[in-house]
Amino acid sequence: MGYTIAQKLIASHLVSGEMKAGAEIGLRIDQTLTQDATGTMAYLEFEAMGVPRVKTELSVAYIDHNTLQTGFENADDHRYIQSVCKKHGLYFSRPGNGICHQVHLERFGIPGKTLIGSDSHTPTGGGIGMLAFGAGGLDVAVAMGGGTYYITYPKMVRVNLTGALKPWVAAKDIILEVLRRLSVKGGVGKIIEYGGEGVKTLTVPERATITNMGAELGASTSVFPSDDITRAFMKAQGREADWVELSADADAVYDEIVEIDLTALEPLAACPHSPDAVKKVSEIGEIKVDQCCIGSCTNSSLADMLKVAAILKGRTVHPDVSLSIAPGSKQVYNMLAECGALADIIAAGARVLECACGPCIGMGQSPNSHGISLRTFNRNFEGRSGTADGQVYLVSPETAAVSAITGVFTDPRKMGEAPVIAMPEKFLINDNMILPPVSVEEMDTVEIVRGPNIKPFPATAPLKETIEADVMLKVEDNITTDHIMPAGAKILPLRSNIPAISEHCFVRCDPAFPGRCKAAGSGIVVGGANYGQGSSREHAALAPLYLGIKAVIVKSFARIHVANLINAGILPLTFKNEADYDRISLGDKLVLPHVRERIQKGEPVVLENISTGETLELNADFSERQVAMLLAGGLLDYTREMNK
Ligand code: MIC
Ligand code: SF4
Repeated sequence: MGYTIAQKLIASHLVSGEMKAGAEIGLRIDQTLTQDATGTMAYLEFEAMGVPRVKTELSVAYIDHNTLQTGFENADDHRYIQSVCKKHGLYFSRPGNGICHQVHLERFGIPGKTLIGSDSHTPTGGGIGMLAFGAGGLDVAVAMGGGTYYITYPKMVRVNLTGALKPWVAAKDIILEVLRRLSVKGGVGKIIEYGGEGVKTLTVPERATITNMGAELGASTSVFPSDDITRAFMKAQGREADWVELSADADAVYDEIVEIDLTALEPLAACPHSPDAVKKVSEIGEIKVDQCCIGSCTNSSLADMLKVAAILKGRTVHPDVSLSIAPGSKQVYNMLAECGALADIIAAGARVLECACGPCIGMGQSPNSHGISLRTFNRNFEGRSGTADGQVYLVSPETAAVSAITGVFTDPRKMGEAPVIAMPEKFLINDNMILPPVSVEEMDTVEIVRGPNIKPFPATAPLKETIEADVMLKVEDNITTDHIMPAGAKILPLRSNIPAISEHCFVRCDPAFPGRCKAAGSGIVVGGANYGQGSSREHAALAPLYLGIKAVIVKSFARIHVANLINAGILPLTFKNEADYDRISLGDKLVLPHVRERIQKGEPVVLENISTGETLELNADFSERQVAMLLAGGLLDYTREMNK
């Protein structure tokens, strides 16, 4: 039996475990990346491990999230990360150099290699045939130290692309179509692999848009073949020597096959407040638009920006619309300037932002009250834009640019002839904003710079024999990490200060949550299906840990978040019978008797609801390694015990 692309990449990096669905496997990691919002914590964890130099082939730290610098906090964190990189053997991508995923694809990604990043959109690398995963900061720290990365062996899904996109229909519309069909839960436990004749019609940046937003499916990752188109891209980046060919075997077996005829697609939009609430733009109607934001790691490539510039050329942004544009990288920005496209963007009245995440993570450009915002980003969770009642639609750059001109939601096909953009034969290469580390001999001369906002990792403790605690919060299905630990300009600066950031934990669901937890000293959170979807931020586990949360009991978990809970030593449990969700209420007194022993023996956990007198069963399906971590009190304690 032949292999899928993902299976080939797994097989060539397999350290432990069996390649069968549901089993835990360990992978050797070739490359890592971090961004600054998760990076400070990841490097504090790396330092705590005491490894002098990173052991990966390549590790890069990017500064792209917290670039607003409304106080000293972010700038201090940037200095800290820069000094860690210099000393411990990492490359440092300076603020202004671009969004991690865009820059990594341009300058560092290599087909056939494994990559983990402390950001959920790390699968962008799958656009050039990397096996790339989003992970918690602790997992990235372990990989930097040469440790193995563990995942559950996923099911294989093949998305078969046929035909070719019609004018004005974009790669964004392809991934929106996949989201429409599979939903934000549809990819959990799966790798989404793209194949078929249609693949040959897609450039690398188009493929990267698709693998990027595969994160919104809940998928482990997404991957494209590495072919002549990949080779041409690598060559244009001056890196042809790094190219290898990768394709699925003709007799590869998939668990699921999805057929998409590219010719039949039309412009789509994800409506508020979920990336899978997808409708045809033509169906939505010409509603008034207040804001359009173009950029983010999903849609900020040179080709995207050139298309936008061609649409804006000679026109003016509608008087009632604010249009912001953030090129994805310095390379993109510089090339836009050189070819004159930037002048067209400026002349039209766009507000040009620095090459960073910006509005995507609520760092500025929050829409007006109840404002309708068309964004080329990947997430439109409620409140993420910074405006609680903002109505965010996710669209292609074409739809956003055209609507910014007309002032109403507009199907771009109404605009006449579509711009045709050819990929450059050579990108402008200037890596002067990427700082290399010093040599091993010089590393002792580098001092680590620590600002006053950097506080230590919260205290952990071994799992108790019995957990007795009250329900501190009960939430519904599809709770995102933006609900658990919101981001945005006010809260992001606190990412290296867990005590301070904990004050904002779950406040979007219940402002009294942090205070209630502190008063109780310990607690349990109850939730629905797909709990913890979205971002990889381990702060969504570390803040609850700091607030004394001992267990999270839900219908089902999202992949990265459940790993982060285990890493933090918080017990993640699921209802044996989903209907039992209704048998627990806020404030109930719960007991999990002999939970330590039961977990150790691999037995289901019993829950006694003292408030109702009922007893129910919970699943505790953990690997041996996960059990050991939970008993020890999380990954840091586990690693310390292993090194004793
Ligand atoms: C996001 O898009 O939500 C982020 C901000 O990039 C996060 C990481 C973070 O919370 O720092 C992600 O996607 O992992
Ligand atoms: Fe940055 Fe937004 Fe991409 Fe997250 S999704 S990495 S915030 S651009």
